[in-house]
Amino acid sequence: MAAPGENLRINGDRLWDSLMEMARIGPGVAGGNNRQTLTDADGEGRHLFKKWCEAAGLTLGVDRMGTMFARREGTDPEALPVYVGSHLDTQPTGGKFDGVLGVLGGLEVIRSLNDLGIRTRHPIVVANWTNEEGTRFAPAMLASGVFAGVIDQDFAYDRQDKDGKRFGDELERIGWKGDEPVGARKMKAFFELHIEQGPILEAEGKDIGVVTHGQGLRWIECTVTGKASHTGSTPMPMRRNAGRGLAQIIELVHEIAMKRQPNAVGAIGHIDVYPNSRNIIAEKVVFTIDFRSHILKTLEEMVAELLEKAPGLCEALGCTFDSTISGQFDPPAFDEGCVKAVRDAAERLGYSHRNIVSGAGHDACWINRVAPTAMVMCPCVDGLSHNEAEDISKEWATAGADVLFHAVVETAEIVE
Ligand code: HGY
Ligand code: MN
Ligand code: MN
Repeated sequence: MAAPGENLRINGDRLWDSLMEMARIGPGVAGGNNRQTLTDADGEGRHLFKKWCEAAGLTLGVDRMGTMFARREGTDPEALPVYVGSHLDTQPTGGKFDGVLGVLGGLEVIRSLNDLGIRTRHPIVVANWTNEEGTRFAPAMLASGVFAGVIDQDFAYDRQDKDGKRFGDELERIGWKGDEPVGARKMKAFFELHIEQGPILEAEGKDIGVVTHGQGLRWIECTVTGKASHTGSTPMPMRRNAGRGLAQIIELVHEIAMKRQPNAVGAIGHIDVYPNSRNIIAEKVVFTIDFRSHILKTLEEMVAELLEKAPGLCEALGCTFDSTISGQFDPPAFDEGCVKAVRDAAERLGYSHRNIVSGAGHDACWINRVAPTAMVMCPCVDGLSHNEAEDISKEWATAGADVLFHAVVETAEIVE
């Protein structure tokens, strides 16, 4: 298989311009993005991506979860395509690059192949996976999870946002419910370019992260139930304050993760208080614990310790504790052949690189179950992400897309 020559590079200015143009859709309030899945802004971003794909000569398919697949033909139409991509949906206070770099980096690979007149034996497909973030509709990586056969499509359609809107209805409303069966597409390989969302690459002065593994995740949705009563006239000993249960469990989650350093993280980022009135003691608190580790045994121990201790803490406060797993995947190990293609590409192109474990979850974590998969990471400023101040340099974006270009084109086999 002919590896691309080291002189083959993408057009970093064009990639950067596309990133900045997409960033204008669904702006946040502090310079980032709020382009949450299946909102009108998501629909607008999808239309812009579709326009760009058509201008690059790609044919677009959409599956029943709304995932977009833009295909560049190979010389052998029977050959399994090489897929590349990520997600265009963002957090409510998201950055301009999380996910978007992987989708538009994939499009830039196509644009560069067109510029250079390069043909490949395998087709190449650029994907925009629906609802990677899982912030409006839990769990995260929803469409790629259905594609990989680990999440049921009807379950996904019934997921509701905080206003009670259904995923399936919102997908129809924005006009992006496709007719392709989800998961019918077969892949030779899948490559995802993504910002690191952590501090390691920047701190070590590395251009590229060669992602060998990812952390596993457990989202535990918890409900602590006490009793609503007057914050003024209810004597302290008579109170059943669900808010105190939350406070103690926040500390418990932190303690469970801290005693397993450096292989564990834990936090609670989503909290709903009911009835959420200034002068009513919290009757019920619903919140989601996010535990992660790249060691499955550690992850399972964290969940077990939480479920062992939390009910007793709440009972002592006169409250009850209930929980359900609302999202999960085990730590993925990416395909060694694809990981090698990424590492060799960084080497060939002269980019500094290091092996890295992905702290965040990605669509690649699920697609890794149905196709040989690997990820390319680039640094981000101060390791910050899921914050509107998320930032990268054009040089970092270009290096990541160059490596993606080589890994994808080598796997798709250049036809001389
Ligand atoms: O939660 C995650 O790791 C991803 O950003 N959705
Ligand atoms: Mn992402
Ligand atoms: Mn994200």
